[in-house]
Amino acid sequence: EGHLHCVQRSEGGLHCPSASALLAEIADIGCDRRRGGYSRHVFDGAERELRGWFADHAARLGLDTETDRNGNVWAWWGTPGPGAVVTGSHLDSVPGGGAFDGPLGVASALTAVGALRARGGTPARPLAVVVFAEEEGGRFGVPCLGSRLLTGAIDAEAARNLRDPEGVTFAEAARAAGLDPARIGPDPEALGRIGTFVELHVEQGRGLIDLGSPVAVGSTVIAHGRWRFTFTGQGNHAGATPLSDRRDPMLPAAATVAAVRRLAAGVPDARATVGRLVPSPGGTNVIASTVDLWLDARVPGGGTQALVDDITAAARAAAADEGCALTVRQESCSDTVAFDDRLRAELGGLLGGVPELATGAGHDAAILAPHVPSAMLYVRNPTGVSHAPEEHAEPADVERGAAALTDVLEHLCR
Ligand code: HGY
Ligand code: MN
Ligand code: MN
Ligand code: MN
Repeated sequence: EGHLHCVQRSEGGLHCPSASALLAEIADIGCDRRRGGYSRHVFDGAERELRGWFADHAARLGLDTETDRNGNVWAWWGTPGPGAVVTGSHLDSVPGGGAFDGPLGVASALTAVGALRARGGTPARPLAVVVFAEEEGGRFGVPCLGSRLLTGAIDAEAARNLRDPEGVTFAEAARAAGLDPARIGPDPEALGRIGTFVELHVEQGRGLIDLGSPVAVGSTVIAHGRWRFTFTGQGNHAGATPLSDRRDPMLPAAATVAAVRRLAAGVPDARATVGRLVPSPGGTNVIASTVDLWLDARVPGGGTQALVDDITAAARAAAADEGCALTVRQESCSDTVAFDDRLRAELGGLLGGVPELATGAGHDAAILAPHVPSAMLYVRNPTGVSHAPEEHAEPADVERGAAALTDVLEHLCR
């Protein structure tokens, strides 16, 4: 389409990698041999390797890279300053996640900067590529942790004390990654520099397949939240304990999983999921003493809390039937977000009238949207599957997305 198709040129020439080539470079980092897919969590080995990969390409593109107080990485073209055009996404994954959720946005941003440099000239505004930390919440349980900290959408002390499954706090992990835990928290200076934020992301669903378009502009992100249900009974011996003597927390947990689907099915377009359920101590011949269950609930139009209240009532009834205790704690929440109208129309027009797409998936752009004009671009995923190894984007669509982002950045940097 007349866009500059970048090839891998370096050795003193222009560094202009294609997004597909960039993704191929990291294809082996954080492979989850047991589950398939990728497991890349904030500050773990794979994610640190990806940070190094990003910094290397940023340097070859002539960008100056810095890691902020919360572990987000910023690569600047020009002096960091107000009115900056910022693009980027994340490099962490869900457990067993796909290759594109996050990295596609980062790779496309690097490709777009390379293409802009190849077109010559210097942006009239500071331009940055950002990699947000812990977007999936795969280690510390809160999604978009890095962008929530940046914007003050999470209490700094609560964030410092978040624990991963091994009991390591975010503060300890941040210190081990070279950050000062005391500085974790809102970053008004970094936030204040952002004039416009644009995130490119692989589509997580089938919209673009049905629309027959390789690229779309994001319209809304539905509200979503996470709740932790802890059922407590009495641990005991699987063989020596008659059924009548049991207080087995696995029973109310199982009833709650069934109630989630039954109750959500009665709410239009609701999505409610139990993807993580952890009995403790977890022995085959041991009646569990506790069971932790995490609920991810998302209801378009504001009905999320009502659905969670119904699920909680069902869980309490099931716990009482089995003589178990129950605590329920909300671990994260996000309101429905509509991206900036003017920006949506501007980008849609710039890209030749590509369709708009609402999504049930959360993104850092949705955390930034209440603070700065934000937009999203989606790239077609022919499987429609995400958060699983089947997640995919065809190379031709990957390059179409990167070319669209290049045009958007060139337009915004004028
Ligand atoms: O969970 C989400 O919606 C996103 O993929 N983090
Ligand atoms: Mn995701
Ligand atoms: Mn994502
Ligand atoms: Mn024994």
